[in-house]
Amino acid sequence: MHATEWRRFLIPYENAVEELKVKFKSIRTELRSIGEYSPIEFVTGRVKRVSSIIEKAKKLGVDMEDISTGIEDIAGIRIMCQFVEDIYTVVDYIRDRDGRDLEIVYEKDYINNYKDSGYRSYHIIIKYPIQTALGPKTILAEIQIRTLAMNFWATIEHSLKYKYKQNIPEHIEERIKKAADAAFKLDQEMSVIRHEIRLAQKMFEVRSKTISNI
Ligand code: 0O2
Repeated sequence: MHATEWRRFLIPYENAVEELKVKFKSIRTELRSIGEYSPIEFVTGRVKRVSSIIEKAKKLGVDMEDISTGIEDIAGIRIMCQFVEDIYTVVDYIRDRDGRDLEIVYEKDYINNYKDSGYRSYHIIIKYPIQTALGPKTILAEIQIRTLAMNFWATIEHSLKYKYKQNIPEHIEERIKKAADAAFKLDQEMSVIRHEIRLAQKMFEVRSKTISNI
């Protein structure tokens, strides 16, 4: 494909990323405006670079004419959450929208089934309809949902992998994996702390009610 063909090919993906970012960000804004807790902390999105698309197509053995079906993450949305439980709230929210403004193709739970690298996140591949100046088009997009700690680890691991061009010595890989486990332990500890604070708050509310009824 020439540069102009690539630009034309990527337009619906760029539009989809922009639309999806607005949609997920607005959930947070809406909930906060009514004083409710938002399971979404922040949202980012990107369209894969042409060089990465070509590299991935080669790796997966996908012909260039099949990239729109063979590569599922040309459009990518990342949703960051404070707690692991929030991830599943967001997943349910996306499932609720299945058949409405998006269609779920499949889901990958890399939290319960974390990768050998230590990578954890919940991935949902969707079909997303988009209106372009050249007519309607349905594209594939990947939504990654993760905690802040999972994102912290994945961002650094990705840049180390990139820097060292995948040639990371085995003992270092092992340490990176241990760091992923430590990040997950931190997530679990934060959830326990949150649970205990909620319990304490409820007990305090019950006691205050009892005292005011005396
Ligand atoms: P980028 O730069 O984020 O776009 P594969 O990539 O072959 O392992 P597959 O089937 O393409 O697997 O999809 P999968 O496993 O769902 O992973 C796709 C994306 O998830 C990756 O995209 C990363 O964003 C993220 N990811 C998966 N595994 C890891 C990992 O071990 N470390 C980090 N940091 N991220 C991971 P890209 O295209 O690799 O990269």
